[in-house]
Amino acid sequence: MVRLFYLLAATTLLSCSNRSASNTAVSTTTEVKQSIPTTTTPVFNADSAYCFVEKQVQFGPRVPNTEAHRKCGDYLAEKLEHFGAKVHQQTMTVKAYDDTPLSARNIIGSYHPEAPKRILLFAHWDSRPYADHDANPTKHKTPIDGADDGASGVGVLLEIARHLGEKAPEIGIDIIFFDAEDYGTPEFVQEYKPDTWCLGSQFWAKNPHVPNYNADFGILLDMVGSKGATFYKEYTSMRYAARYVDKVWDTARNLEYGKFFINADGGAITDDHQYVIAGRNIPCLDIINTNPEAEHGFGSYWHTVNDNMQIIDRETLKAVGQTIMEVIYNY
Ligand code: AHN
Ligand code: ZN
Repeated sequence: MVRLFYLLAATTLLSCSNRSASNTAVSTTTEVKQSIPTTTTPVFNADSAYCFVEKQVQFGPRVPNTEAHRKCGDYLAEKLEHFGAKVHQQTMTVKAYDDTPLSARNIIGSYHPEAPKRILLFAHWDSRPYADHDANPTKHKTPIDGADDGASGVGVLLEIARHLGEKAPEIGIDIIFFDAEDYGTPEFVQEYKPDTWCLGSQFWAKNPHVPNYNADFGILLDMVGSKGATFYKEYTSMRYAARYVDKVWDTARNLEYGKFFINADGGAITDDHQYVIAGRNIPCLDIINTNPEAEHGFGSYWHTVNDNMQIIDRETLKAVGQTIMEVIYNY
């Protein structure tokens, strides 16, 4: 009997990598606190989100112009399709800070594409080609796993897409995985060039997948999976989308996730939301892990080789995922 129990436990633990290629959510036991959402809101499964993060990382660094990037892009489009979204892939060639042409694609999944009332959810799916903030200078040109910086936001959104496929709210939802966010000018290059980050969202803001695309508001998820993450009310988000920031932060506090969603202002961050705000005039907010104590303002793993699966925590994924679900299913 004892032997059998262990066998089952082992099978369950292994199921993350083995079953993530299939389409079922993985339900393993977890210490994650299951808060009680309103009856209309499905329960966000942190184990499932964790598997979606891990699966992306297993392709290798998702750096544009690499095979890992292509394969992961195919996987993401396939998952959205399987979860019942209408999928649009926007391919483009964008120019990096050093003039390298990057083959990039924005991957878009829409629910109720005809609904006029819409919410836009987005994250970047590429990972940075340089660990240029690593303590070890020999690592500065090493591509990063980007388990948090990239994969976490996408993983949370895939878990949300899984629920939308089962029972989408009446309103329209668009999920956009932007490419080439994290190819900005590295620390070891001196010349200044404007707008080298967020190349995929810059392209989309000028060429939306639907002419005159609009949404009531947008939520960007960037670095939403690390242990002990703290989300402050980012400056540009407050300037253009204060009422939605307050809605999200109030919702988090009501779900008892106030230790992640700090009720205090943060600094301005260059990120995909800025281009969506400026280009499409959509009020957007950025949920991003920042650390006011750090010199660069982010977690200690940021743009280092330590941004790997070891820093990913289901509790953080749950706090962010359940909060977003609560907002979109009750909007
Ligand atoms: C800058 O580094 C200028 N902005 C942060 C945007 C970012 C990079 N988010 C993830 N990686
Ligand atoms: Zn980054």
